[in-house]
Amino acid sequence: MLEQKILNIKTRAAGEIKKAQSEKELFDSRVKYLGRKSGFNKILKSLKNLSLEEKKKIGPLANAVKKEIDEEIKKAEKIIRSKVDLEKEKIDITAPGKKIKRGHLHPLTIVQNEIEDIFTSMGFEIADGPEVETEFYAFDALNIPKNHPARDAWDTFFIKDQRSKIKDQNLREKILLRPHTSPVQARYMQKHKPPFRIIAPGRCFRNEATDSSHEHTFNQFEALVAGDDINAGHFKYIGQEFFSRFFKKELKVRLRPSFFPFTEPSFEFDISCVVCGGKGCSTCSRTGWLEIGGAGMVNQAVFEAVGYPRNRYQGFAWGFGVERLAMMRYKIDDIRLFYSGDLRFIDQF
Ligand code: FA5
Repeated sequence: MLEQKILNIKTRAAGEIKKAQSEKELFDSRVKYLGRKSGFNKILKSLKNLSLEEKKKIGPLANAVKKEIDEEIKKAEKIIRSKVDLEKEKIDITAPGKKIKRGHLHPLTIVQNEIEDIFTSMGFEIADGPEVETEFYAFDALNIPKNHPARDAWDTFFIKDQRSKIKDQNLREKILLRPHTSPVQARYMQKHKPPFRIIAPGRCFRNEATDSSHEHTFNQFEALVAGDDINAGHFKYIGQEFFSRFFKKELKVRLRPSFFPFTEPSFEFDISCVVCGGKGCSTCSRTGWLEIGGAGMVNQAVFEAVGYPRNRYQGFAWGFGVERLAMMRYKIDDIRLFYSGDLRFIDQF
């Protein structure tokens, strides 16, 4: 009788284990057939009331069936787990691919590339110079001698190094972060003879209190043309041609008399503000004009400093800020946005 009951439990349990589809179902079967409250456990508990002879017969059978059910459940669990793993590994080759976010050029790089394209199409070569410069190229070669007040116009970051400890002023040359791209003029001219037309794009640094149109780190473009008979008319033509092409429209251009030690005569070069159309806004400090850069006819003292004979050549030089042009192009009213790292700004380009 008891023997039959045990065999019945075994048959039922085997049937259920076979049909189970998940680990949860198998767990439930284990509780149902082998758990504390299971019929099987009741049988095991009642063994103590049996005669010795019956105990000898039923005891081993009950234990063997218990072990068998347990093993069947474990086997079924293994099979189910391996199926789940396979399911996880399955790749749906028809699923659409994940979109990879592509980067893009920084607005200043876009503008710089365009400026280079315009100038090279007009026959200019691109020259390069170091950002960490000596005071000879940044000042002396540009007709700004040591201790001359003109050096104050460039709020320069000087770099402390061993040379600054040398007492003799004439032997001491300071290293600095270039405050403008004009040193490239001298470097290029030392190695080349006119005629030539070059531009020198690059990063500059000034110890400035920043505001909406001033940064401590910014980019300039230097243009230098030298030959036998270059005059201010050539400069005006190149300037107008450049701005018409860059803004794809005619803009008002203004030259104001100015002073730079390395040009004589010197000009300040402005164009009408393209953010407000000349009415006055925060970009142009309410003047209607944007100061684009400085320019002038190359001072003969600079030609002399690089080894050319005085009055042998004539040329013009011109330096302007790239950020200011980009601000006009994209109607940006604060220069500090360029280096803010704010993706809401950068992602608009
Ligand atoms: C110069 O730096 C001269 N080297 C330019 C030059 C070259 C004159 C060749 C003559 C011949 P200036 O300090 O004005 O000049 O600067 C030129 C331009 O750089 C400015 O008009 C402006 O567009 C840009 N710039 C100057 N300082 C800053 C700044 N702190 N932040 C952003 N742009 C600046």
